[in-house]
Amino acid sequence: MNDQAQILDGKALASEIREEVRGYVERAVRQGHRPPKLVAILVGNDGASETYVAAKAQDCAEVGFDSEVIRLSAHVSEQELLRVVRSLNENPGVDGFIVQLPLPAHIDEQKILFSIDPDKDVDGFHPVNVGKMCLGLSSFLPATPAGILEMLERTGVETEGKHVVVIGRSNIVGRPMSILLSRNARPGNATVTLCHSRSVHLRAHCQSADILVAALGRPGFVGRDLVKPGAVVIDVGITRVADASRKSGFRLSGDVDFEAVAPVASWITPVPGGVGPMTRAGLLTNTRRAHQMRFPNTDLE
Ligand code: L34
Repeated sequence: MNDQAQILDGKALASEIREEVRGYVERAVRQGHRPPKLVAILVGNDGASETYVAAKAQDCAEVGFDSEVIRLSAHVSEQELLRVVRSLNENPGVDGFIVQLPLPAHIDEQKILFSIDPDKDVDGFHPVNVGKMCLGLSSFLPATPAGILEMLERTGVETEGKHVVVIGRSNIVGRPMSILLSRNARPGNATVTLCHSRSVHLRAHCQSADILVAALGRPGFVGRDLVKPGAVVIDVGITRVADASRKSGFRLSGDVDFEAVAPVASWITPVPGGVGPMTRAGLLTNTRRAHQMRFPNTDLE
């Protein structure tokens, strides 16, 4: 059917979005407002988290946001982390902030996320925002699923009436992705199947997907045999796999076997350069929104 899938170029689309956000910042500043400010709390020194947070700070610089990374030791107490969250909740100079996950095992992730002011929760992880999302009300959407929606919309991939299969039911990707694509909205209006580790007939479900979203965190899990010819394949996986031939000692691997799947898919996201940059763009969009909530008259022109 297809000789080779077209690439869903997250890197290029994210750069387009940053350009738009930069325009917003310029207008806001021209209207006399301070620029948006995003803060990231980074606990410990997980290599991947360091990379993602550094990239987020770089994005902020590029679009003209103020940003700050608050680094805390891997041994920080839950109490202390809660204190930092509360001070950011109360700081009117901060529009939004995130607590980069994962957190060390001794910290109750739920307790931390629930303590964030929902109006500053630019990750969209607080139950108030999750609840609003489920009800179809406007809210901060979790960045990865929001980035994927944006990517589908900007590329003109139709979701209405399509069968979407999501593999993985995490709170930050799979579950919200399934909810967003089933909403009565555009993009949305899809028939969604959410598969996970206990799914029977996972192969058959995947094989009937018009749009397949792989978000389980197992390198190369989706091979050619799971993909219907002409399907759209979204790869959310990004695992560091040891590779002695690289200077870093690792390479990034998605959940999709790209070489095997690209010849049968109609569209496919690469890793890196697919969903990752769109996740970061989703965060910028949410932060812009938080700023706009604070300065409601901005951006009228
Ligand atoms: N609180 N924790 C919170 N919010 C999030 O939205 C995240 N996530 C996930 C992990 N923990 C989080 C991210 O930011 C994953 N994630 C993320 C962010 C950026 C990228 C990937 C995942 C990214 O920029 N990926 C690049 C490659 C980066 C590299 O070289 O490793 C890409 O092109 O895919």
